Parts: sequence; C-alpha cells; structure tokens
Amino acid sequence: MNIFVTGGAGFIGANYIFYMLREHPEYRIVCLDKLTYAGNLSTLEPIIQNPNFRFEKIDICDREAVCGLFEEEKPDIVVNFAAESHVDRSIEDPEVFLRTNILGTQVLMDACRKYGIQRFHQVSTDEVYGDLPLDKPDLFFTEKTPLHASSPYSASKASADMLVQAYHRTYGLPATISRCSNNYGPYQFPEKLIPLMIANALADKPLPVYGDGLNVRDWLYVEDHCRAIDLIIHNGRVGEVYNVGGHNEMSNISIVKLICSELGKPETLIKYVTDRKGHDRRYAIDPDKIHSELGWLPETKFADGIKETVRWYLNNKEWWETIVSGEYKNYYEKMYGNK
Ligand code: TDX
Repeated sequence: MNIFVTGGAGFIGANYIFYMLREHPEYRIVCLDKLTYAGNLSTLEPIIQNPNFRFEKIDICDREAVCGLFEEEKPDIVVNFAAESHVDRSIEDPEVFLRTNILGTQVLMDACRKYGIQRFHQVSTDEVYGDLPLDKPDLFFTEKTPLHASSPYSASKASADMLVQAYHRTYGLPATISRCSNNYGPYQFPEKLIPLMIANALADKPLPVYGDGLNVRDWLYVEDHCRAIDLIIHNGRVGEVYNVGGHNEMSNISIVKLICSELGKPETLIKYVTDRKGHDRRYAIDPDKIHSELGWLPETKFADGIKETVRWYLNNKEWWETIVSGEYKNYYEKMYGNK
C-alpha cells in the first residue's frame, strides 16, 4: 500500500505519519508538504531515514509537481491534511486559505482522477458546522447538521468538503471526509490555544484569553484522530462523512487554568483580551456514526493527554523555542501587541 500524506510536516499530518509507520510498517508513506510557517521538517527527523518513507517539498496547488509525483509513485490512497488552519490568520488574510484549502484540494482530486486511486480522504473540521449555543448542552453536530461556516478558514474547509462530495457524485471519485473536533498533543504549532498557553506560562508571559473565556471546544488527543482516519480509509464507506470527537467539552478558561496548575504558574498571568471577530461559541461532536460503524472510541482521557502534552513541551523546548523566536515573533506582536 502506497499512501500520500499531504501536509505531513504539520501537527496532525506528522502525528499521522508516525502512527501509520508504527501500525503498518509494510506501507510506503510519501509526504507532500509546502513547508509553510506551520510545517517543520525537523518534526519528521525521527523517520526521515525510514526506507518506507519519502518526503517531497510540494505545494498541493502546483498541478505539475503533484501530477509528476502521482506519475512516479502511483499512490493507492491520498489523505489530505494540507491546509492553512489558523482561524485568526484567516481573519487577517483570507486569500491563502481559499487557495490552499479549496484549489489545492481540487488539484489533488484531479490527479486522483487522472491516475486512478482506491481512496481520497479529506481531513476536515467540526468548524464547517458553525457553532452551537452554550445554553443547549444536549445539541451536538451530527453528519446531517447543515454547513454554516463562520470564519474565512471554516468557509474554505466547508467549500472543500462540498467539492469533494461533488467529485464523488459527478466523477465517482472514491472519497471520504472526516470532521474532527479540536486536537491537542505533541508538535502543535504554538499559535493554537494549548501550546500558546504552555509556552507563555513557561516564560511568565500574559496568557491572552479571548472575550469572557467561556467559549467551549471539544478536545481530542491527536493520536485518537489518527486512529479514526486509519479506520476510515480502510473500512469507511465511500461517499460518507464521519464526525470524530470525544465528548470532551471544556471552556477555554478552564483549560488555561489547568495548564497554570500543571506548570505551577499563578492564575494572575491570565489576561482577558479583545474577543476574536465572529468567535464561535461552542463546538460539540456527536461521534455515534464512527463508533457504531467502525468501532472507534477515543482512548486517551483528557486528564492524561494534557499531562502528556505538557510533559512533551517541557522535554522538547528546542522544537518550539526555535519557532517562537523566529518569524512567528512578528505574528505574535501583530496579533497580541495591542490587545
Ligand atoms: O490566544 C488565544 N486565546 C484564546 O482565547 C488563542 C490562540 C485562542 N483562544 C481561544 C479561541 C478558541 O475559542 O481558544 C479556542 C481555541 O482556539 P484555537 O486553538 O485557535 O482553535 P479553534 O479556533 O477552536 O480552531 C481549531 O479547531 C478546529 C483549529 O485551529 C482548527 O484548525 C480546527 O479546524
């Protein structure tokens, strides 16, 4: 089996490659990554010499380069993680989100049609459903919930999902889609809530909580997401969408307080700042379909996963300190400087 993993130098993609090489040592994994600010080749260092692994620096929008690699490798499965994924960046500058997330997906699917494929899997997000109110805790996103994106990021992911479904219906592309809740774990870029708060707390810097801090996210340990995708590409039904989430809803402020306590830092570091524009209130996934059809259940409890994640950031300071001190510094100043 030859699997193309796009965006494999990013957070979830890299964790997925580690997972697949461990669980299926006989598979060949080819990683295509543009190496944007969020992609880090050093993340793949532990497996770069693995004879069953190949890395290619490729932008998924580059049709010629993508087709060249398909021609050479003839992949059986493509798993598309490649995406611009940070909501705050999409609010500042939407264009690259539309380009990579929508047109890049189209280029990949065109190559799949041209060269033939067993499965194209699109890694999507619960954000395509919009948000839920805080006062109706019995409401969850199911696969039938209408798409109702709030940010340019989520609109680009919703567009890509619709394009995938259109390619399935129109051309018979054997496609599946997964829509997962918020992930956390090793190698997450420190612009996202959990690693940002860990990095700031360790440096005794303010912990910027947007709005009232009561927005709710449904957190899943990244490895549980990787296992869900593995199940879907092997046993999921073509043309179907699978929601992935762990029924682990938490408010942002409770997560930040937990991180303070794990690191032995005072809550006085918490600083309430201007809210994100169009900030989604609550995400909550109903994972019943993937559980009943494919037997998937999350294995890592949040209490264990967050401890493991904090330990990883403590033990791998050089990985994220390089990021925090580089180009990202300008982004941080721009986004948080006057908040
Ligand atoms: O500094 C911050 N302060 C803060 O209060 C940051 C970075 C975030 N937040 C809040 C905003 C959100 O309510 O924390 C919550 C989580 O924020 P993010 O980590 O930016 O994630 P979110 O906006 O929920 O989107 C994430 O989940 C769905 C991923 O970034 C997406 O790529 C994924 O599709």
